[in-house]
Amino acid sequence: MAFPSSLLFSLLCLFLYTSSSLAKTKSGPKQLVLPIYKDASTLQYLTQIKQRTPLVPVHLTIDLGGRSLWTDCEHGYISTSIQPGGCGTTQCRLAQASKECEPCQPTFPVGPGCTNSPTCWRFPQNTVTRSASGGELASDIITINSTDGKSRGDVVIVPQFLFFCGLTTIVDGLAKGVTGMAGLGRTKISFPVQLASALKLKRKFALCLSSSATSNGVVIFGEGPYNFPTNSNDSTFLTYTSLILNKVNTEVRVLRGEASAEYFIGVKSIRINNKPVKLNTTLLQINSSGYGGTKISTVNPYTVLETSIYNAVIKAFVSELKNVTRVPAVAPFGACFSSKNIGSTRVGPAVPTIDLVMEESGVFWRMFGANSMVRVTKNVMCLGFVDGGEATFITSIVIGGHQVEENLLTFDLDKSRLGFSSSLLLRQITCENYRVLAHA
Ligand SMILES: *[C@@H]1O[C@H](CO)[C@@H](O)[C@H](O)[C@H]1NC(C)=O
Ligand SMILES: *[C@@H]1O[C@H](CO)[C@@H](O)[C@H](O)[C@H]1NC(C)=O
Ligand SMILES: *[C@@H]1O[C@H](CO)[C@@H](O)[C@H](O)[C@H]1NC(C)=O
Ligand SMILES: *[C@@H]1O[C@H](CO)[C@@H](O)[C@H](O)[C@H]1NC(C)=O
Ligand SMILES: CC(=O)N[C@H]1CO[C@H](CO)[C@@H](O)[C@@H]1O
Repeated sequence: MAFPSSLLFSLLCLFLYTSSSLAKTKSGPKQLVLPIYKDASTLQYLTQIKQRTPLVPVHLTIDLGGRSLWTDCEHGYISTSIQPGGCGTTQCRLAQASKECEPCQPTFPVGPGCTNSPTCWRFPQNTVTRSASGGELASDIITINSTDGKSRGDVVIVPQFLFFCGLTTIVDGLAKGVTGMAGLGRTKISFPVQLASALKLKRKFALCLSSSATSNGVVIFGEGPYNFPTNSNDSTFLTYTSLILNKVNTEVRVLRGEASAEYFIGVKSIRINNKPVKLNTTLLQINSSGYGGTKISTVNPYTVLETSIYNAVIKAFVSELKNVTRVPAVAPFGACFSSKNIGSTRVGPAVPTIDLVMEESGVFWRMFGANSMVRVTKNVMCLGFVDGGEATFITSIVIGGHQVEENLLTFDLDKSRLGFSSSLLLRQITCENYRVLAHA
């Protein structure tokens, strides 16, 4: 017997409805968001994810150039879903730890972080204090909030997120309440790369650090546009430069021989008030031992310069700021000024602009007072650059957190390209304008 045509029509509608909503679910989240908080006492940038079974909040220090997620597994790691990475497995190879199938070190208590023998063994590193411990590769559930780029989406579950288990001692030096670090670097198991492969996102993320300890910044994983609540998106105000791969890991001695996970860029000169600063340009290139060059780091609160570059920058800056009284330096800074004669603008104190001139013709990253100056007392502000020392330098220019606050940075790992906005304050917006996505 034939169906009445009206019933057939309803069934068809139901089918269409179901398949379109299925398609919608299948396409998955477009972007994932983590709020970033600035810790006022350590100046570290922190985030929080949920991990383990049962899920608990885990507070982490963000490390832009960090290799992976690592957490303290020696104390307080309770989970029924943690699994060892396993020696000789695909995961272990992804973590570039295949050469590290070793029994765990005798100092490591048996438990999470030391489950089999041999183990997929590695060296999670606290890049703030430059200390490392041994630790096993493991995986566990994490959850992160998603967004469609406009409003808050569902909580996304990643069932087997790889991380390294470290000893409690390497947490020393991180902000209060923090039990590990979230590495966003150029490896196969960093946050952006693992999330991209688990959820079929683009290997791309945006970072916006807030300058205030009372408002949030954000990291957004996945393809843009990264929308501000205003009618603009990143495509309207980003400038691009190539990301450079440093083939030598200079951060951790035990990992020498591997490529660096850090984000290097090609700075070819520095201009202050549009005038070139005389520098030894050899130092701006990365040499075959991995020394020299320029990277961006969120674990350095302020930009660190190799001594000869530092001296040249201070000299040029001071001579351009003639009408202002220099006052005794306040550590860790070397050039401090009475703020009495320094005017204020939308982009911070009215001081000479500092441009990082990139290798691409006509491309430069301009820093205004909000990013170059640090107020240390009511009447004193300092140029927020630190002398890295001649004897101990590895990377000539390490662009620190203060210098990228209230700037939007996008990292495209497939195109190996950095997008940078310069100060968002110029456009009368701040990183906190993403708060809708990170909270609410
Ligand atoms: C995810 O969003 C919910 C609100 O929908 C919030 O309570 C929770 O803290 C967020 N999770 C993280 C890790 O930010
Ligand atoms: C980004 O903003 C520009 C200018 O407002 C607009 O023309 C463009 O369509 C936007 N792009 C996306 C992908 O929303
Ligand atoms: C420039 O720096 C390089 C690398 O440290 C050094 O070998 C060279 O002597 C320096 N040149 C000058 C003129 O100081
Ligand atoms: C790279 O630079 C460092 C620091 O100046 C130096 O010690 C090292 O010898 C250089 N390596 C090469 C291969 O030139
Ligand atoms: C008070 C005053 O004149 N301040 C100026 C000092 O010089 C800087 C840099 O040239 C100007 O931006 C200030 O306005």
